[in-house]
Amino acid sequence: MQIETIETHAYNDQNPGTSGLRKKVKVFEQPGYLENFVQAIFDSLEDFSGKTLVLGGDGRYFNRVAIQIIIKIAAANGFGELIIGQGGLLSTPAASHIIRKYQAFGGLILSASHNPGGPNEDFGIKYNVGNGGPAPEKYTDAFFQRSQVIDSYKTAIIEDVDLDNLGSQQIDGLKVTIIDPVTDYAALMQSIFDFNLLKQSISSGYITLMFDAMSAITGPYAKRILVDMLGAAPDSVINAEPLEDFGGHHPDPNLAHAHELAERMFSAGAPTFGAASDGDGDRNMITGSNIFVTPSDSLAIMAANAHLIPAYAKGLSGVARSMPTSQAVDRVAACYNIPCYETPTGWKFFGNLLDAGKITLCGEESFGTGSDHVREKDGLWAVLFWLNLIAVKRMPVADIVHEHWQKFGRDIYCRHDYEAVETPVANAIVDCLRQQITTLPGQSFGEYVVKYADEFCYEDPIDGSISKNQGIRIGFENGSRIVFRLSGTGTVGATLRIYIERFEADATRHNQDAQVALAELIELAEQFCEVKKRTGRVAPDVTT
Ligand code: G16
Repeated sequence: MQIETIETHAYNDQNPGTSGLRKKVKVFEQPGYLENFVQAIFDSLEDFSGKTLVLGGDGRYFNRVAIQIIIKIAAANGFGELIIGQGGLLSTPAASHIIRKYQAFGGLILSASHNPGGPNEDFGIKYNVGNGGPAPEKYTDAFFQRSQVIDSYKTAIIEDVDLDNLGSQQIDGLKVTIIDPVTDYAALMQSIFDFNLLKQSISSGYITLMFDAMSAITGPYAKRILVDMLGAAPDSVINAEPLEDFGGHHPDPNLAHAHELAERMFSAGAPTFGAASDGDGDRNMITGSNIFVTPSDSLAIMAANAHLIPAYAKGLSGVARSMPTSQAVDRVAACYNIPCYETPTGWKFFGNLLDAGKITLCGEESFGTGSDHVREKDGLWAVLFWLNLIAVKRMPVADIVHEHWQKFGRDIYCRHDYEAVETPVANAIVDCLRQQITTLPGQSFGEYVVKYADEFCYEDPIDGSISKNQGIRIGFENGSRIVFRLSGTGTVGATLRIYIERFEADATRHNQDAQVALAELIELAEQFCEVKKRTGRVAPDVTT
């Protein structure tokens, strides 16, 4: 194989965020930008000569171009086999499964998740390690270090690979295998859930459903699993064709962006169950007829009912949630007497706990839930979990949620996002909050007395690694919490996220609107951080 070494100059902005490197496509299109980052990853890894790399993405604009570039760099750096999803497509959870199933050395996943796609929108790349999960911080730190001094990359002089025909081919000693992106993943789902029961529940009409693939990667997965394997009506999967620009929309599964689904679910004659997933298929939004289930509640409900699902019938070893996720799942863990871990935002922090068997289920407020079946959060898995629950319990979504609140109480929860805030303004907000950490404890604000204020620091219980500055928490004597942190996934300015929660034990007060129930805490949050005052904005850009 003929290999060329190309001189390059380092870029100083290749620091991976919460989930890999995400930038505008125009940034990735700069000469050597993608090449540098991929070479920096390979330079930071050891002992992969002759081994297998999995490659695929969510199909967004630049996906195919990037895959051809990466194939050549991977070949030049000595990988022995590349396993690539047909058409360059792999959902993030499917990529995680394929890395594990074929015992690959690792994988590169091309996605900017729920961010919009297109020539003027976002692209992203992340490296997943051999357990199928996102590279932990010690890796991503090394990639960034290397990217800052890189001065050349290696590339193989080979033709572009045909990504569309299934099967293996040898290219100058490199084996390239194009696989169907759905088959292995669908078989995994079949091994976890009760497909026979689901088929019966769907064919009898007890379950009717609508799944919004948001013109992103989950379309082919949902069609195969929900329609072909489980017998749902073909029109129950909407926006099923993956498009490079997601049809001009944000492939972000929330009530604002999945508006077609939301309208249907809150109208007369809504299906029993509605759900959506994001650009790369790892997020999920769960709804029922006239009800939206917050991701935090969804995690708690799944934990409380996991024994009803075949793969989890023996119970859970433990659960975990990211720090800003509501404490609803903690109550389930306490009731079942299993451990509950609190990790920083980012799926990579669950990997060690899952590998060590400390947890079976984990999730985040940011529409992510998953289990030990892969090492990523998994949108369609969550959809099938809920469908399986509805089929076993013979209860509509709203009844399942209310039954849960009745038993455990309700953690009323909301998140306010202020997007594209000028970075110096956002940093000043965080500094101002930091300064209040020592003065707030003991202060009273109406019925709210501050119990503690701190900046979350996580010590990984498995490898002892420490992650500092993971968000500012203000906790009150009555268990309420306000959390502030800056997003690690945005591509323009800074996004301030404010997470607010209050526990309500009284069942007669469970049906309140979250914004109303949390109004006092929302006011307090503004008093502490002054985001509206400092930015001149009157409301958050996104409320979930
Ligand atoms: C990624 C991470 C998640 C995280 C989310 C939001 O999800 O994998 O763990 O919760 O970003 O992070 P932030 O609050 O820093 O923006 P995804 O679906 O975007 O890959």
